[in-house]
Amino acid sequence: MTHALVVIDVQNDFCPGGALGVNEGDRIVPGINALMADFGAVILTQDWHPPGHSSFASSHGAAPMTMTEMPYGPQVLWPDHCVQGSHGAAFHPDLDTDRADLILRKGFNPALDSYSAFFENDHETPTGLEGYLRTRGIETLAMVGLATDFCVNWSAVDAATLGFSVTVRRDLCRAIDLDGSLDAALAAMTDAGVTLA
Ligand code: VGL
Ligand code: ZN
Repeated sequence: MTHALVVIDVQNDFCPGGALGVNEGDRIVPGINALMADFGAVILTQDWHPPGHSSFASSHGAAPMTMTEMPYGPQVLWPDHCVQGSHGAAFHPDLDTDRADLILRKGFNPALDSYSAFFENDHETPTGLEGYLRTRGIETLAMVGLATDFCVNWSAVDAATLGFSVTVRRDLCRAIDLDGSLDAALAAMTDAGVTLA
């Protein structure tokens, strides 16, 4: 039975100095590279937004880190980040991308954000990852990456809800922690049946 390591959004913009830099986001890279050896499949996700994406505060004339209402529900407005083809959207230079079987890009739909590796933020539009994993016979996932309270959280909750067995390695994640979002994320993952290790 193949176990997959899913590495969420270890990209320059989520590392210190990046547009949406997560504190210590770069510190998890060596541990993630080492962990890849323990898995039969390695999947990387890459946040990949077109310029002017609807999740960008600049597209709404709003301040970053404020909230807006989208047709699909509340949405945090972020600084411009992970613009397709930009340096910020590239993986951290030390991440071992050669080991990846699949690089899954998400957030490319201009009108819809996609925190989760499985569904866009409307919770309906699939990314295709579920089918990829099922057709490979993969049922057990470990997740690491950035950020614990957004893309890792939403990916882990969706995976558990879809019936995958999911462990999040907290030591190999880092959080944005916006207004208590980390505590809320840990509770949501626990409620969904995700193992926090
Ligand atoms: C993420 C905010 C916006 C993440 C992506 O990877 O956690 N957060 N886009
Ligand atoms: Zn994003």
